[in-house]
Amino acid sequence: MRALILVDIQNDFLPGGTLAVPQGDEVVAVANELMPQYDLVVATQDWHPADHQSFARHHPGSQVGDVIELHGLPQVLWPVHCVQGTSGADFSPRLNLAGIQHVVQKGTDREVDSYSGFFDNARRRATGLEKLLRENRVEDVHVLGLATDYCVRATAIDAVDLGFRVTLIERGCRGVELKRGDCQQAIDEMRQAGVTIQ
Ligand code: VGL
Ligand code: ZN
Repeated sequence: MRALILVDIQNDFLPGGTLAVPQGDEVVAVANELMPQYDLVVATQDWHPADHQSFARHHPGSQVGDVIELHGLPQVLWPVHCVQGTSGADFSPRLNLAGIQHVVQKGTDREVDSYSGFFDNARRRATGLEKLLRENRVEDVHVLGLATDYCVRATAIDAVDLGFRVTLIERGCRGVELKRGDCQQAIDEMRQAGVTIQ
């Protein structure tokens, strides 16, 4: 079975959102076009409590883009984004929700971020995505969405580590690019990890 994973296609990551990814809205049409070609379509949803520790505002003296240490892990500080129950956390209104079978939420623990759709960044808790894929006998996982250099990268590499055959649909991804070259580096790292770049 083949699954399509749509990573974080949420308003806060789209133009006008609090953590807008440049041209992030361009991935929506690609997602809608490709959904019918898969046995299973799963969307991940960044879903933070308002006091999430990845938000710069909770670290006085720090700014967005700074990297701090949070419980022993490096943590990039972000603007407030994808707060549970806000419109910024909603999927794009142009995304075909009827084509999505499951939604997997992540980033719900205020103390640890979760870039991957499978595990939090400390790898303490699983989100249930792996179980869902195994229950559906999925062997091939295709990934697109936002952002190339964070959640897409982490999700694709974890999927390889878990033993799935993984393809990145590059035209369906856009990145934050805090530093120039971050997206290209993420793509190189995915390829090196065993992801097929399509
Ligand atoms: C993401 C930064 C913070 C992402 C989520 O979806 O790539 N990036 N939270
Ligand atoms: Zn987040």
